[in-house]
Amino acid sequence: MTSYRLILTTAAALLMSLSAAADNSLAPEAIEPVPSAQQVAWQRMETYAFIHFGPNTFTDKEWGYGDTPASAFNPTRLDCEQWVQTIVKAGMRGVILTCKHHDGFCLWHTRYTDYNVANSPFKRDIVRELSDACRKYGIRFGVYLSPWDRHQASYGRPEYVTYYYNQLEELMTQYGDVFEVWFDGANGGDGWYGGACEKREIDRSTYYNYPKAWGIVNRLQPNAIIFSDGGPGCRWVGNEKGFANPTNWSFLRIKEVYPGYPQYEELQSGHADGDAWCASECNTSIRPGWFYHESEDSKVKTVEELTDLYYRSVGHNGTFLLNFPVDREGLIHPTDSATAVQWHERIMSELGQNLLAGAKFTASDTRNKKFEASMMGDGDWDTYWAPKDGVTSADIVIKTKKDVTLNCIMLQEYIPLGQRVKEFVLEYKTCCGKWVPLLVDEETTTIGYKRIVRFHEKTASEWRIRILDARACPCINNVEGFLIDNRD
Ligand code: FUL
Repeated sequence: MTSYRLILTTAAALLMSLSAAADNSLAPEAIEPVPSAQQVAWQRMETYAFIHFGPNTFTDKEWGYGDTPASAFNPTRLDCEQWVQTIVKAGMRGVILTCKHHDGFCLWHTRYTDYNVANSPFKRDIVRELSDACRKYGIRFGVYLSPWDRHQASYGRPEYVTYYYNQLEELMTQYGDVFEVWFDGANGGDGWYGGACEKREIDRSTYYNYPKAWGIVNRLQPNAIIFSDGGPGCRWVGNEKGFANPTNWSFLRIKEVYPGYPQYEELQSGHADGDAWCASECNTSIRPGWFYHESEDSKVKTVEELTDLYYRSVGHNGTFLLNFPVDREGLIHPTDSATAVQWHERIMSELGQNLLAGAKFTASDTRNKKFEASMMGDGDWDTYWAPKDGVTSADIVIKTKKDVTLNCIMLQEYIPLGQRVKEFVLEYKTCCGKWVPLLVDEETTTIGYKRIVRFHEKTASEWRIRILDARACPCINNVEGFLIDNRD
């Protein structure tokens, strides 16, 4: 080949590769892993409630042994509408009920065991009443069905697994739409087991054949999100305190993680190199215990504590699942409901006034007109700013008409195209025109669906977001600024 021809061929190859990689007239291509439409809808719920209720409520226990007689279950004023009204007033968009906890007692009229609410003095099907109340008030309904069952004689043998699938099938077919199914990692150990009263160990990674259970959910409730330590729909966040780490990837190396995963602390940040989308759900109880104990009436989390958790769950790219231990009357205790409602009002007032609304957004690089910087301030979730392909660091400047005082900035990535940002810095411009980093007490790395960064209060009319590194060109659909209560 002559050198002339060689140059031509190389130039043609270069041009071709450039145009394939960078068609900046189009939207950016998604970068794997990406969420399903159901996972996106689920994450946008942001906060939802958990209800722990069962024989433990009446025996003052956290983990029933499986031998409490059904006659002990006797709420006097149970009212699922009261639960749902509280949950709605607390701004939450769904509720997950412990249809069966580890003690094996079922809150619905199952045909697979007598150990259920029909044989208690209360008799009524609570799963029916709660799912009906959810429909009436327009929130979503979810189920917790404990794999571990300390009541069943067959627990530990293959027959129990069939029993478990049958119950799952009942719950997936008889109560309307289910938004989430909770597969608890707590598993195996001592129990009543039909009177055997012994310890039974199972292999957590194989005994339940989870892929089969998940197949049942997928077949019967295709929109439901499957929760477990390792998803596949969403993952446990690796603690029961209700927070995610500031660095929080919505990815997991999915084949490594299963319910009961021993390295669960990794789940607080996810796996940066994970191959599946599996965002975190941050669960905690409004009281120390999951079940109601009168002795904890004075230990309800405060509005301040819950607000802080909101910033460290939803504001750390997770969802927030807050548990209410229903009391012996069958109601959410007045202290718990008042606190939850005040907490919601507090969040609404702190994040109610976006002080960057109407500001001018500019960026150091813009893909094309459709993806310009103003898209970050237009209030439309489906429009976003993006630079050109290959641009993985960029500056966004936000200019307000007048000085504003801020101590909180909210950032959102357009997650249908994947999670991209790896590191960023927030800055403000001083009156002498110098860019200075805002004082943030945690690392500013990932963003994801939502990142709310609190910092020491500053007054300025120019603010800058410096994206230092990203997996591909960043796609940011929302930026807001606030002056919240609990800093400085
Ligand atoms: C744990 C269970 O052992 C607790 O009792 C509670 O249900 C909590 C939400 O999950 O693994």
